[in-house]
Amino acid sequence: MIPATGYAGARIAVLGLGRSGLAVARALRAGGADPHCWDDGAEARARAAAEGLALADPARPGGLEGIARLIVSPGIPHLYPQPHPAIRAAWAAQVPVDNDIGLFFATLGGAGWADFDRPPRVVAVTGSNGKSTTAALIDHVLRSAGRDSQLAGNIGRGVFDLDPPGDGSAIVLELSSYQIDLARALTPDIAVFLNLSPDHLDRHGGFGGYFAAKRRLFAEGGPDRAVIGVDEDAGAYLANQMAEAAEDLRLIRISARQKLGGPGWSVTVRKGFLAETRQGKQIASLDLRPVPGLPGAHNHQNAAAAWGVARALGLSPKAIAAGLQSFAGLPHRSQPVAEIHGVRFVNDSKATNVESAAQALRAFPRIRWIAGGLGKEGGIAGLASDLGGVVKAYLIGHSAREFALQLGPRPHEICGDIGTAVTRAAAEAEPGDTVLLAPAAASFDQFPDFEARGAAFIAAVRALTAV
Ligand code: UMA
Repeated sequence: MIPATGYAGARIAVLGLGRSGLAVARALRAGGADPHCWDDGAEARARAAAEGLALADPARPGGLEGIARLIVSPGIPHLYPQPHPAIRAAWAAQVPVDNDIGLFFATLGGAGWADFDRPPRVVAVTGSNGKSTTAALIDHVLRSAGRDSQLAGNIGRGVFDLDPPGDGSAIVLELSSYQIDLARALTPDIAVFLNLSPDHLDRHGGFGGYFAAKRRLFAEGGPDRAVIGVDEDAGAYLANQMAEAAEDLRLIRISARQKLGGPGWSVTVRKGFLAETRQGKQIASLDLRPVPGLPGAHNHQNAAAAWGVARALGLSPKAIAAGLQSFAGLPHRSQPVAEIHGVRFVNDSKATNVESAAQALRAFPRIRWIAGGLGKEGGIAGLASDLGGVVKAYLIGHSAREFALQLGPRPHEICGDIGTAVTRAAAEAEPGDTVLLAPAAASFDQFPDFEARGAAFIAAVRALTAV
């Protein structure tokens, strides 16, 4: 744990006691502050009380008296669609509102951090898709090159749960729009923007608000170096704003579609070949096609971003190539599960919406596609142009019939549950086929979360070989 500094003796309200909230409360206590904690859920309050943390509802009348800061968890709405009552109360009482990320960067800028010979470098990764994979990949590449690196943020570990970083080490953070939007300090050394597609729009008052939230990572303080995906207008705009001139080497532009000309620094992937270019010359290249943990164009963009960050941190192309090669991928994201009689089984249970399912569908030829669950608005209509590689669909869950109607004459079968779908797909598959779970739907109709759905897929695949 990293103690939160700068608030010794001060009373700080902590709202939300999940992973990030509990970590922040413990860190504040370790830094000498007096955290007053609250959660709208009784169980979370009981867990905090069991650790000896003081409970006090900041939204009750007078609940913010003597409070120096209100620290809010990312899952709690701070403006849209409605601010939480405690946040409205903080505005009225003129108590500054912050979150764990803001407090973390403030701690990093504090007095105790001046003693490093080589201060820890913080890399922050954001974007709509691929940020978990990219952050994990950067961390993996750094570690495999012998660097000291730690990973936290939206990937499931609160930032204050990190170990105190050592001299010359790296901290890699995956940051969501929720986390960036509310942070009062945002000073990463390297910031990565991957891509932008509509998500969480209710929490940001629309698409413009969502982009504005992500942009704060580059606008507040400003990173020393920015790695930006320029394949969409939002990224191209941001890259243009960050660079003073075309040859500005503080910016690394990345693309998984186009060759980027000019005198600047870029990392591009075309037809599976990664190329790094600086001052008009290609200085390194790598064939990504045989890299097992990073299949598909979406992963190639993630690889380009990780390459840019690792180069900015001084790694050699050879060391980065070795790291990419040994990356196993993240569970439930294009995760190779098995190959049985020439048929690949791939778990992309994280593909809970049309955009992420499209990326998985574009990554493989000859797909036996397991889809369905609790479909989103529009079902799979948005996937019409991505179904070219699908040999047959095996439909599960609540949306199976709706998806079947949308598939029309394309071969499909309603299987109901994941076990039946795996058995049917495996029975019909031929060598060279990929049985792909990419549901394009939430899991909550049949599972507690996408992780449990992925685990059920893996168990069903394993059962195929257990006689
Ligand atoms: N709560 C209230 N009042 C409310 C709403 C929630 O008291 O009105 C309480 C809940 O009872 C619960 C706590 O707040 O006890 C939960 O807080 P949280 O939802 O912020 O969850 P944490 O466990 O702190 O996890 C958060 C991130 N969660 C969200 O952003 C929703 C985690 O990202 C992150 O890994 C973790 O901090 C550590 O940094 C998860 C996520 O779903 C993976 N992220 C979204 C996404 O990826 O799409 C953005």
